[in-house]
Amino acid sequence: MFNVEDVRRDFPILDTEVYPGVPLVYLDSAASSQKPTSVIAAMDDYYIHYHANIHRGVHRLSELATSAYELARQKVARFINAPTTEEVVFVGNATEAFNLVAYSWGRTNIGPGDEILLTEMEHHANIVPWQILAREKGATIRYLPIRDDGTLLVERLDEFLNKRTRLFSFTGVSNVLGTINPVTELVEAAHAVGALAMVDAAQTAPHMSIDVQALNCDFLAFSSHKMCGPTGIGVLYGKRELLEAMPPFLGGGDMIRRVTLEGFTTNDLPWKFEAGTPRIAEAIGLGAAVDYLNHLGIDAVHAHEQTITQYALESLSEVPGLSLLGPPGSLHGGLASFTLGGVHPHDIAEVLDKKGIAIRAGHHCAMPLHQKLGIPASARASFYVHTTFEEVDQLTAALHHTRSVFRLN
Ligand code: C6P
Repeated sequence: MFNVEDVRRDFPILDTEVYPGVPLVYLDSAASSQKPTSVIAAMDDYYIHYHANIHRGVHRLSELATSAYELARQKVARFINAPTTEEVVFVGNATEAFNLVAYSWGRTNIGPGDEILLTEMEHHANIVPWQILAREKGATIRYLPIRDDGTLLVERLDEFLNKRTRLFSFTGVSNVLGTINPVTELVEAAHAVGALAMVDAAQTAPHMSIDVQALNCDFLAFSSHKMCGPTGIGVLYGKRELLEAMPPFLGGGDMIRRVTLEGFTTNDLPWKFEAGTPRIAEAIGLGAAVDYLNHLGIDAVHAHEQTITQYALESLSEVPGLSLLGPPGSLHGGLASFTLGGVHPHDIAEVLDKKGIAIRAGHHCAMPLHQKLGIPASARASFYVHTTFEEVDQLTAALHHTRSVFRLN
């Protein structure tokens, strides 16, 4: 187990005063995590010492940059236990990964009457690309419901999966409820009816170990910026035979083998899906983020978050009028979403901000879920490797203070 005080020293931003004399309490890692020095340094090093375009030049800097970019891919492949680096495509973020699959796989494999199964707890990134596709192709989208405690109604899967289902796409961990879903079971259920399974790992990859071979998922998506890495880069994992059969998503340089005035042939995997000059510095930063999480130990990261989350759920449940969303106990990932009496979550976030506490408020890009819950918005505190019990205490105290500001009885 790592020492949280040591970890905190790795994150220079944690020394920031948000307002004069008010230190930062960063409880918004689910929106975007902070970056350790090693990630910032890896990107600086690239820009200062060996920046060049990759896959093109024969000069030394281009070779160095190409090796670093491809090394980052190897690190990511190992991190999720992908069988080959060809199955690891660098994209802009998790959102782009869903759009890539919807556009490329979806347009060739989805037709009128086909069904795509999602769940009621999905982020818009795992809803809207399928809605665009379904509208265009005359397909139907269905949603596996959730229970009142924020877990999926897995026992009703039979009603929602059938021989028309082409894809079941679902989140590993809900960004609002914190629910940790039974991914292997859901993948198996999809495969049992001949459908593919895509996992939204945006809230999973930063927090717990992923083994795409053990999960046997067909596609998996996540973003670098939530796992200590830079913004601007994400990952699409796809099984090789699927990626090989899929047409390109974007056209241009790097994704081709040969171009004539009449047409083109595509490059090998994974470059077939990486058109144009890629996110070189960002890939190098992501590689350093993977190194950092490996150095802490991803199981230790998860264990720390479980302890902190448990403590937070208990502390927050003692704030009068506060309603927690999502399941209790070990089914809950590293966040706590809640409402507080009739106070609008934006007002809660504003009061907390004055105390230096950064949380997120709103619909968290999960409007259908909030509609289902019958609330317009929620407040969310999210935890990561540097979160301490004292910070959770500060959050709890600030929520008591919020109650008094809004004169809640
Ligand atoms: N959720 C949050 O505050 P992007 O924006 O592409 O990096 O990630 C999209 C995404 C997809 N799935 C899940 C489960 C997510 O949580 C997110 C991003 C952030 O909850 C920003 S809305």
